Amino acid sequence: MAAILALFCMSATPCQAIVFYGTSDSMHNTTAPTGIFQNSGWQYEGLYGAYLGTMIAPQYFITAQHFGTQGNTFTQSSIFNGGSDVTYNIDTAANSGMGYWDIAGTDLRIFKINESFSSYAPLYTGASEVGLTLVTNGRGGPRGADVLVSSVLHGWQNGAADGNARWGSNKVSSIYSSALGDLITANFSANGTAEEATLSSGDSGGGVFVNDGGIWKLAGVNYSIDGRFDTNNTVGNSSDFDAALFDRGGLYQGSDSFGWSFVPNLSQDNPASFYASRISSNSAAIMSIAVVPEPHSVFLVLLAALGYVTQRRRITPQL
Ligand SMILES: [Ca+2]
Ligand SMILES: [Ca+2]
Repeated sequence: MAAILALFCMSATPCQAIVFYGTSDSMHNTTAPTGIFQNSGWQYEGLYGAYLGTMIAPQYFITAQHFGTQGNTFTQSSIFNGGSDVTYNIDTAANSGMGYWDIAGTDLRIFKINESFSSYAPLYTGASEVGLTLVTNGRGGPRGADVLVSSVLHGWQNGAADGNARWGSNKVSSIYSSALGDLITANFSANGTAEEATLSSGDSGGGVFVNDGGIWKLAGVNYSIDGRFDTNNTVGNSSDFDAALFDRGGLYQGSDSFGWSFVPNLSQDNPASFYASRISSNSAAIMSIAVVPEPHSVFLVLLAALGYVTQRRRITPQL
């Protein structure tokens, strides 16, 4: 059932927010993380139109495809870099005039800038995401109205996207193979991580980072959420909604167009999940576009200047 629901989610709810289990405060986690979440990826995020993207190489950032192009700039605002806003210009002539590269069979899209970033995220290229703590970043809405089942709180409806960037945490629960490639999933748990969060409309494109032995690496790009939900399976009465649910039990999931499935209300919670396009499955394709200099690049460039090396080497993807 989870797979079907997830498939439905892919087709019908391309995630259009960070919602916290622990608080309704819309200003929660709108500044750089500290403590155990310090340097967990926030510093690599930037504004791309109404959404986020992540810097992955000196001249490249990655984001989602499904919200379309969002103008010709990428801004590393002061909230991310701790200094002042820096706006970069996208190379609209890149990729033979396309202006971007799509990773085939996924929701991932890469843009090139004309200038250079001063820092960029390391990519997670391993296969052991499941069980790792993650941090996700997005510009969706905060909590909306309570979702009650027989007067018991099961979660919150999605609030309107406010455009504020937030970060939250969760734990990778599985890798889901979808029509749009591998997706990292994380469920919205009542007893979850310290900053347990899920997504809502507007969070798409933001980076998902995992803690790989103490170093936070980009492992995903926010894509989607489970949904929609309803208290009834009556078509056409406009009662359906998107929500962050730590328990879907007692509600219908689906849509008026594709039908509704009732989720039994059991004693154990049945949390909804969010989905992020998986970086590791696509790291070779990503690195074939977004060339990252090797650690020795300065030395190689120096050698080239001296005539010893005529071409810069390309990095070999580490799978
Ligand atoms: Ca969780
Ligand atoms: Ca309905």
